[in-house]
Parts: sequence; C-alpha cells; structure tokens
Amino acid sequence: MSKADREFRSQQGYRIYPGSHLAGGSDRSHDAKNWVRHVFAPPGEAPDNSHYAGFGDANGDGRPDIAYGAKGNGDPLSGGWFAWWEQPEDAKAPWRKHLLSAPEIGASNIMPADLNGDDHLDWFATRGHAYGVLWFRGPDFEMIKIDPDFKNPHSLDLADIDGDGDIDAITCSKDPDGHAAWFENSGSGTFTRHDIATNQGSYDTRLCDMDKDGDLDVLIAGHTSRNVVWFENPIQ
Ligand SMILES: [Ca+2]
Ligand SMILES: [Ca+2]
Ligand SMILES: [Ca+2]
Ligand SMILES: [Ca+2]
Repeated sequence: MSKADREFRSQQGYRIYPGSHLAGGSDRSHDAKNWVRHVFAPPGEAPDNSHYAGFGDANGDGRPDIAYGAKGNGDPLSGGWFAWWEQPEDAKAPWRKHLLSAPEIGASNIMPADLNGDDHLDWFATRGHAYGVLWFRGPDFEMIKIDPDFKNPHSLDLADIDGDGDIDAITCSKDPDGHAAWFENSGSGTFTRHDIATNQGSYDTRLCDMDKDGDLDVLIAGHTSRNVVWFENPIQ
C-alpha cells in the first residue's frame, strides 16, 4: 500500500488506522452484518421462482422501479408471471405491485428501455424456461409478441448493438442445441431476429467490447454447450 493510499484510507476513518481522526467512528462499511434487509414484495406477492431483475423508472416519476419474471412452480399448466413494483417516496416503505402478465410459464428475464422512442419506458422480456421473446409497451404496458417460438431464451441483454441509435436485444437459449440471436430494433419497436450461433446453450450472456474496436460483442457462458465463447460484432 502506498503512502498516499494509507493517507487516503486514514482520512476515511478505516479502523486499521486507530490514529485517524475518524477511527472508531460511524464507518461500518466493512461490517456485512449491518446491511439492512428490506422486503419490497411481501409474502405472497412473489411466488413461482422469480428470476432476473430489471431496474428502471417505469412510470416516469423519477424513482427507479423493479421488474421480475417468474417461471412458475413446475406445474406445466399454471404459474409464472411478469410484474413490476413501483417505488414509493420512501424506498423502505412497501412497494406497489403491478402485474404485467399471468400466467406466464417459463418467464425469466425483463429489462427496461425505451424501445420505440416515445420517451415512455418499455420492458423487453423473455421466457427462459419456455418459449417466447416479447416486449411490454409503455405507458400501459401492452404485451407485444416478437418471437413466440424462440425456445428457452434464458439470457437477455439490451444495448444498441448495431450502432444506429436505438436499443436492440440479445438472448441465448439454455439448450445445448439452442440458438444465440440478436433482435434488431427498427427504432419503432419492430424487431428482426438475426441468429448468431446454433448449438449454443447458455444461462448467461454479456455485451462488452471484447476487441476494443468500438462495438459491442457478446460473451457467452456455455452452460449446456460446455464452452465459453465470444462472438465478434461485425459492424466494426
Ligand atoms: Ca418510478
Ligand atoms: Ca417507449
Ligand atoms: Ca440499434
Ligand atoms: Ca468490439
């Protein structure tokens, strides 16, 4: 540790420097036991194996809200939902649940973006344990199907993949003989599917500029295809 680093840490009141003027004070950031648990979805509001969270201001009040997909309870004929929870003025108070769609067998991913450029936030969603890629158009969140037959799209990332200024999406099936595909946004929320790979099964993907050429590539953890790969975006 450098002298400058020691001095910086001392100014932050780290306990390992008892001579600092803040030592023994209120800095408890290293005490994980002091994290406070807040339950924004009370018991009964979030059954059925909720999966991945989306975080964005769904109602435009300046406070970020949270959405989840839940895949269901294993009964092929019931369960599952997409929903978002509205953040109140006091984030520690109960949040209000808004059901987007149910039953939603296999629902897993839901992420926020303005997909049609109308300044209202929308939700892009997938059913990672069943079939289907879809979006909910704000502000009333009407469901719009994109690709109802896409099997087990278990990952989801949103970004401007082709660099034309609108938000696109990418997903990968969790099946070993599945597809990785990106969905090109026309700018108005109409999407065209482009397959990147076959026989590629993954639980998770990341968009990142792997080769530093200025475009977003996709990194895929091949959970079921037993590989770890990245696909280079051809736009650069
Ligand atoms: Ca909000
Ligand atoms: Ca919108
Ligand atoms: Ca785009
Ligand atoms: Ca790149």
